Amino acid sequence: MKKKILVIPGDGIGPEVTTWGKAVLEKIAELFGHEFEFDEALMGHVAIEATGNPLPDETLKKAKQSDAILFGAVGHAKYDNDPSLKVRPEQGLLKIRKELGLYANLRPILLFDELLDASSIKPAILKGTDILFFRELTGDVYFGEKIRSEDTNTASDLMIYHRYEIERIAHKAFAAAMQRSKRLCSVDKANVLESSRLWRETVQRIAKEYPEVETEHMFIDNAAMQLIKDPKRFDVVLTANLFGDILTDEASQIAGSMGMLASASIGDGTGFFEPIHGSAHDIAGKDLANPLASILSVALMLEISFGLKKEAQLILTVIDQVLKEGFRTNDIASDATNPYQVLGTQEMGKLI
Ligand code: GGG
Repeated sequence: MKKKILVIPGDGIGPEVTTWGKAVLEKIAELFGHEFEFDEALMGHVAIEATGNPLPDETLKKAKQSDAILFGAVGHAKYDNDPSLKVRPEQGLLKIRKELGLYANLRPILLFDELLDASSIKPAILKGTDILFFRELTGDVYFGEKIRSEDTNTASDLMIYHRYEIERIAHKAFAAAMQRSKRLCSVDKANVLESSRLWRETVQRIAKEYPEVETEHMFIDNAAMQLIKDPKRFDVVLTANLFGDILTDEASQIAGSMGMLASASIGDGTGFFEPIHGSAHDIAGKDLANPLASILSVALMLEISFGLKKEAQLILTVIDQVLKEGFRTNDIASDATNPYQVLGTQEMGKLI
């Protein structure tokens, strides 16, 4: 198979982790006789520094011409400490999602048995957790109008959803539920928010097209609690942009670390694959980042964009094996008294 893959390393630990995602793709190409052609482009803080634009036209052009995109992370301390800055790294990520029509962000919460002790929650209730989140990506407060009053003392972000945005991601989530355990939980805040009432009524209507799927509706506050109390009650979770962002960071603690969670953003065109973690500039350049989320994102790319299931499965098997042999990065080595061999980013990448 011949494919063009664009690598966008981004900021902070992005370049460190995507190096290993790319290396695994090269290894897969060698082992299975595929031809992956790579190109690289800028986005985020590094792009602002180089061009003044968090998503340069050249990056967007290359993205549209590629078969899949491997992305790292965006963000920089400079912007976190100065909210008045108008041009920000995250704008690049939001814009590329919109431009490529990437409306569904799939975030699997997969707990490797070997990492039960790394989780923040009681091991017994976690074993076997396997949740697939569908986070909507092109609507919500992320894209609604943002207003600051002239005296700067009042601010608002419009939480906005259009029916078609809910319909298209709902179909993707129901289709996935049909392939899994036929259970879907839609998360909203319909007791308070009008956009959530539209969300719920749309999902209820679409659910009728999938009568075999057992559909449940849950308020976000309850879902946040149930995720910790009884994670296995969830299989496919369908939710809005902001709720999905927050819930999946919470869910990362079930999987042991943010450094273990991969994601796939899909729509009608080129797929976009990235760890759910951000740029983590506090550990950038220190060889501390966990490359496994980037490597797991590559597994999602192989399966979802290229239909290469065997290749994707090999990556999961290898990660499982390496964890079984007792190798860990710092974030998943539960405590100082553990028997693990703690590796840096480079060593873990090479080992995989
Ligand atoms: N790899 C994910 C990443 O870079 N996240 C940084 C970020 O600001 N993302 C915005 C969002 O996904 O809500």
